[in-house]
Formats: sequence, structure tokens, C-alpha cells
Amino acid sequence: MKKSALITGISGQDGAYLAKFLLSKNYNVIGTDRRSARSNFWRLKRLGIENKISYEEMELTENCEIDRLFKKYKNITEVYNLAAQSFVATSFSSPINTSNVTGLGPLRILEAIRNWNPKIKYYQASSSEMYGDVLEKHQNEKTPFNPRSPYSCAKVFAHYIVKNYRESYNMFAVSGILFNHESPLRGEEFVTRKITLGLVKILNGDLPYLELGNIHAKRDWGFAGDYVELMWKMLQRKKPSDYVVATGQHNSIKNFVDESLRVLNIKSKWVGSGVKTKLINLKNNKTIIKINPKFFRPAEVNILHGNANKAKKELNWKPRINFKQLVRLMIEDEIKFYKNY
Ligand code: NDP
Ligand code: GDR
Repeated sequence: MKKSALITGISGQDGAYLAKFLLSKNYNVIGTDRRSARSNFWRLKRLGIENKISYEEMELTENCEIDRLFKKYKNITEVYNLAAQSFVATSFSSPINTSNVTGLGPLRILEAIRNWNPKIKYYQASSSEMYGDVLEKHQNEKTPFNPRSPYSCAKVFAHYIVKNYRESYNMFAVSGILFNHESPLRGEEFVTRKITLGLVKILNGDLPYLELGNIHAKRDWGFAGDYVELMWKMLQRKKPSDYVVATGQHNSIKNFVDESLRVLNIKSKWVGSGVKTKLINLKNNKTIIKINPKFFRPAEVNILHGNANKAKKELNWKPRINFKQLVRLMIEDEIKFYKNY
């Protein structure tokens, strides 16, 4: 019999890649998003799977909408909760909404599962942001959390409530603590995609220069297509357990810019310091990048570096795409899909 999976946040980056992966495993995929108009399904279109999914509207703050899903689809065996207010910067301006959606949303789903069918397996999208101001150099499943934003506080709550439901009600509920993962399908507000799209716009004469915030922050960046496979693998284990997913390499935002320009074959030079830092295109002496403090966060996560040994050992996993390959992939796709390039 075909398995049925419910993916919340189907319109997001991970929702699209996970749906593609589960369809390749012959699952029925039910995907939720917030809008009835299909305008934000460009990722599913890009992957050629837009017509292979059953769509349902679901707002994570509405208990009755969540309940309705489980009432309607009695054969769901796996739930992947990817929906969230996922942009850290927005969580500072919208802390209450972020806590409600990203923190309490998972609890609402767990309650619905407990009421309708506690045998359903549940995956929670936990985040490396929970480590925040890191308490260990390389973070693994045992590293204490030290969150630095309303977003990461909400994710910590969700992480512990998942553990609590697993232990209290014997439910198969697990969290993947995923470090940053990017792709050509990344939202334009996140820094990697902002850079790749911004640079291609500049080359097309559609943007004079790009403005960034803290270019010295460092992240452990992997490829989203690699990471969604792990979500599935976690739900196929005999015993439920949480896993860190990371590449074990970190790079700064500045490194990401430099690597992008290397792929684009543009010679450039950083000048100045602090908020006066600029990146100059050596071919025409024009400024490509400036710093704008409006992109600084009230509290920053300076460096994240994951240790995914447990996933490597128990889930037989290793990342297929490294940092340089990721940047190349994103730039090449940006060029391919950008008008008139
Ligand atoms: P995206 O921001 O691309 O997608 C988020 C999804 O959540 C969208 O489909 C969005 O729908 C939906 N959503 C937002 N608010 C609500 C709401 N109130 N009710 C219902 N749905 C909502 O995120 P990613 O795909 O990058 O990430 C997936 C998950 O993994 C998120 O939970 C994120 O926090 C987490 N995560 C991501 C990492 C990463 O590096 N990408 C790393 C670690 C964790 P809409 O289209 O309507 O906005
Ligand atoms: P992050 O991703 O906050 O790590 O959360 P983001 O790409 O937004 O920021 C990464 C780092 O870059 C710095 N930065 C900028 N960020 C943005 N967005 N725009 C800028 O102009 C800019 N300049 C510098 C940030 O300060 C930060 O240090 C992502 C999300 O996907 C979360 O949902 C997920 O949980 C974590 O990754 C792991």
C-alpha cells in the first residue's frame, strides 16, 4: 500500500525538495500552505511536481484547521512539520507571532496526532539557531542550547515539546537539528540567495549595489536537497531519536560573496572597515557591496559549526555537495533563470 505523508510548509524551500524526494519513493504527498492562490508554488513548478501533490490550506495558529486535516486524511503515516515563521530577522519585529507559529504550531500538530492516531510518525524541523551564542566549538545533539532570537527560543520550545510527547505518550516524534541549508530555491530574504540574486541583478544593470549586514558571521552551509533525505531517514528508524545534520565546515558571509564572484569571474577588492566596508569591482571601479546597519540583528549568532557524526554513523549519511559546489550551483541557476542574462 502507498504510504501517505503530510508536509506542512509545502511552498517553502525544504517542502519542495522533500515532496520531490517522497514522490520518488512512491508516497502520496499532502502539502499544506496558507493561501488558496497557487502563486507561491514556483518551487514546486521548478521541480516539475506541482500537479502531483494534494494541497490543503492550513494556518499553524488554527487548531481547527489542523484537526480537519487528520479527520480528512485517515491514512497519513508520516508528518513532516516544516512550516514556520522561519526568518530570524522578522522574529525580532514579530516575536509574538513567531512564538505562536514556530513554537506553539508544532504543539498543536502533536496534540492533533495524539487525538487522532498516535501511531503517526512526526518530524520536527529543529534548528542550529538553538545553539545561538554557542557553548561548544562544534555542536552536536548533546550541546546545550543558548538561543539568541525569538525565533530560536520558539524552536527550543518546539524541540523540547517533541521530546516530551515522545517520552510521555510513547509517540514516534523526532527532531532534526538542521544547520543552514541553501539552494537555488532558497527565499530571497536569506543571505545566500540575497547575494547570488543581488550579484546577478548588478551584472544585469538592474541593481546599483547590494547592501548587507554583518558579513563576518559564519555558518555551516549545506545543500537543502541533501538534507531533506535525512528527514525521511529519521522516520524510518526503529527507535525515535534526534539528529544533527551539518557539513562540519563553516564559512563567513564574506567568503560566500568572494566565492560567488570567483564563479562569476569578477575581480574585486574589499576596502574600508566596520560599517564603511565596501566591495569594489576592479573592472569598472564601481561599488558592488555596502554595509547597511539596518541588516544587523539586535543579537547575532556569530558562528555555527555542526558535528553530524551521529547521523553519519546511524543514518549512513554524508553530505554530497560542499561549500564551493553549493555556491556554483546557486550562481549557475541564478544565471539560468534570470531574465535576459
Ligand atoms: P521557508 O521559509 O522556505 O518555508 C516556510 C514554510 O512555512 C512556507 O511554506 C510558509 O508558507 C510556511 N508558513 C509560514 N508561516 C506559516 C503559518 N503561520 N502557518 C502555516 N504555514 C506557515 O523555510 P525552509 O523551507 O527553509 O525551512 C523549513 C523549516 O526548517 C522551517 O521550520 C525552518 O524554521 C526550519 N529550518 C530551516 C533551515 C534552513 O537552513 N533552511 C535550518 C534549520 C531549520 P508561505 O509560503 O505561505 O509563507
Ligand atoms: P539564519 O539565515 O539567520 O542563519 O537562519 P540568514 O541567511 O538570514 O542569515 C545568516 C547570517 O547572515 C547574516 N547577514 C545577513 N542575513 C540576511 N538575511 N540579510 C543580510 O543582508 C545579511 N547580512 C549579513 C545574518 O546576520 C546571519 O548571521 C536560517 C533560517 O533558514 C532559519 O530558519 C534556520 O533555522 C537557520 O538558518 C539555521
